[in-house]
Amino acid sequence: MSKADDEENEGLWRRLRSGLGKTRTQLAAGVGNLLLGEKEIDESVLEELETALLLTDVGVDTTREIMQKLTVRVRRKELNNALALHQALADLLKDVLAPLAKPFEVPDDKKPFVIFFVGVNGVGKTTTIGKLAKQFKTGGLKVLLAAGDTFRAAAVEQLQSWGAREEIAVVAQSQGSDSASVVYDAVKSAKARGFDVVLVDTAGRLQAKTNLMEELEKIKRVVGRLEEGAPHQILLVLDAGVGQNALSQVREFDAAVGVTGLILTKLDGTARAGVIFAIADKLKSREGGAIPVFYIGIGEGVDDLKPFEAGPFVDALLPDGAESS
Ligand SMILES: Nc1nc2c(ncn2[C@@H]2O[C@H](COP(=O)(O)OP(=O)(O)OP(=O)(O)O)[C@@H](O)[C@H]2O)c(=O)[nH]1
Ligand SMILES: [Mg+2]
Repeated sequence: MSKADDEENEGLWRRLRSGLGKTRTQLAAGVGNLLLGEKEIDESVLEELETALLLTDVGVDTTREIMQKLTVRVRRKELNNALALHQALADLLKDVLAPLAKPFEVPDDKKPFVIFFVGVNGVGKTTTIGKLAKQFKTGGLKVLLAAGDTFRAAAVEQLQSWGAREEIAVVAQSQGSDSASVVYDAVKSAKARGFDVVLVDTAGRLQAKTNLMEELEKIKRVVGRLEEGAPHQILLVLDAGVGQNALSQVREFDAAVGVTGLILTKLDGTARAGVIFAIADKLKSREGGAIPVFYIGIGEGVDDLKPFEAGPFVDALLPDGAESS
């Protein structure tokens, strides 16, 4: 690896670590003193750890599972020092998340590759589209944005301003127009003009929740008729700050339109990043397998979107000795 690569990786790592700072501080309150090795590893230490995990929204079931595994090993005297416990915890957490990590790919034999961004209002759909559009463009893809959120005032302008900033084309109609027809136009024009990828923004809120799901189904149907296999990805955007509520959002959107991937945003603004473990745990038993978490959002800036990887994520989440005092 070149020096420039090293420096870039170093920068990404620092941003991830700083983005997860709030959750790490929360964990450090409980886990930190374990790492200093001042305490013997006993039941009370494990209780502190359990509380710390719950406070970051890992969730009751997932926490219980992790704690059971650790307790067995502590009783067997396999984890008799702080370092061993820390390592065992990190390994367990990585095991929980590993099935979720999968690189996002835009195959070159599907053109245009149509990606829907869905999710309740305010989670970061439009912002994520802006960030990803830039990454795809930098990677050499010809990107088109579709302003499918025709409900909320200013939604169209918000997407257009991302387009203008990153010099990326946007297909839009005025607020109040039919969302499915905007998206239809966009995909049609992408086919005609040789675009590689279409990023489709959708509304997070309509008058009623059933309307939202029906509308998404309709857009999906219309696009599928125009381009076989489209949409190729339906990415559900989740705000990590809502904690356990994220689980019901996954359930509802998946039942209505079939979610093919997740994006977890605002990890930087919350101490509840542990919810990703609860998501992983719940998805284990999903028919059709776990839904990958393709990206994580760690800030509002255009470069604050990272592919999700289990190892670095857990390492960035766990406090080191320096933070525990
Ligand atoms: N701190 C932080 N803020 C974020 C992140 N992602 C998005 N935001 C902010 O969250 C707010 C809402 O983002 P939008 O992209 O407008 O959300 P949306 O899902 O499109 O919302 P609706 O269009 O109302 O459904 C904006 O202020 C974004 O800057 C993130 O990863 N970190
Ligand atoms: Mg939006």
